[in-house]
Amino acid sequence: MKIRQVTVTPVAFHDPALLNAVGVHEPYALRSIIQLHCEDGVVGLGESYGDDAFLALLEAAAEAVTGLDVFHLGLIEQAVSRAVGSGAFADSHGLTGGSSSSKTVLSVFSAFEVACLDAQGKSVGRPVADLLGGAVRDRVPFSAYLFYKWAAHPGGEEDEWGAALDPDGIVRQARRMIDRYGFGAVKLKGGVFPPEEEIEAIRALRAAFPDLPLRLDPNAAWTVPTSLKVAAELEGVLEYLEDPTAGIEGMAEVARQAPMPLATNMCVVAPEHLAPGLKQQAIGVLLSDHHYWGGLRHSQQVSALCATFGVGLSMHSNSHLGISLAAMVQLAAATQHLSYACDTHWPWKREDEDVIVPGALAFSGGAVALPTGPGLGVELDQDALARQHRLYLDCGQRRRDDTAYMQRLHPGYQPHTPGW
Ligand code: GKR
Ligand code: MG
Repeated sequence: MKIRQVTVTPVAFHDPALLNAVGVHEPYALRSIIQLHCEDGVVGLGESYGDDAFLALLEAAAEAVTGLDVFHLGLIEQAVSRAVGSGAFADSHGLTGGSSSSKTVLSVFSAFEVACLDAQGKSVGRPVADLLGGAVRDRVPFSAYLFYKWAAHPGGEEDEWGAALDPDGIVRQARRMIDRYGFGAVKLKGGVFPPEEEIEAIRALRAAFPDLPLRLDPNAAWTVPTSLKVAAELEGVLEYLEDPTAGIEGMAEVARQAPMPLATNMCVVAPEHLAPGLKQQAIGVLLSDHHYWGGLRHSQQVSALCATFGVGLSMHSNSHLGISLAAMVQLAAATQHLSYACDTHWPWKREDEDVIVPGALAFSGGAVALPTGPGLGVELDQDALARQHRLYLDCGQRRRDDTAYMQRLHPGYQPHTPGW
């Protein structure tokens, strides 16, 4: 089934003022929506990053895959690789680790691979999970993803979550998120305040939710000695500590003494990191992410490696819409080795903003049920796509740069990586 035409549509949606180690989220999150218009009238859907440099790569790849068969994923990957060349796309926030040409090719390919799998599934009448070996679970558990945050973007209206700048604010946010979505695990995005304050927030969460697994992710804002100190203080409290410090060597040094497993979506983020990361035993948990690991099939290969080498598996997230959530759910449902509840930024998105027809994906008891329809199980809402594209055109933002935005608001601000 040949690809007749590819459409790449940049979209924007409102994003709250979420704080992290390198600044603050800008008022809009940007994404790209990929439509593969195939023979037989089937349309395959994909979603990925919306930064302008990434959009240019998607456009180049779109031309290269036109005319190819959605079942020939190897040839499509080769075509994407040729179109992308040896350049490396680097996101401006750096929170998914370094950039490389292999990671760039895999990131661009991922958007097309997911869309091809959606088209394949729609054409044979089976969910994508079936194309990945079949679901081993029909509900995918997610964690509550807490952020320190401002009540509003400067000059904007207060959002429904309000401010969270201390342990009480974080516990309030967690309660609200858990009441609404039923999450059974909690992650706090750290690297914002000095580690002692973030330890206090974790202790407050432990007191408020004695039975829930907790995680802390400072995005490599700490030195090795600070990481070891925090790890010792939170012994028996965290199920894992995520990216306390930078690089495979630093993480390995912390891992040798930390009482809990270390997780990463920063130091092992491309194929070339797997051998050194595993050899140096730098990580106990990999947060995989199909958006940069080369799509759903390559992510399954990475998960098999993790299983072989005794490394746990969780899933990383960035601000995303429903096509990405559907892909995450299909992949997680078909991944035997998934050992932890997955991350998602979903609660931070307004319910009235998306590009898919509502109803196919719903959270209950902290999990999303595998959609029943063919392919990804979601349908594109063309009016909603046009609305979010209009917002993209009007908002003027063309990439995500948390540091530049923070520096516009607070000129002396410096990222905290590594800050403490
Ligand atoms: O959204 O600010 C954020 C996160 O910090 C994100 O960009 C990270 O990539 O969620 C991610 C993480 O777990 O490091
Ligand atoms: Mg992380």
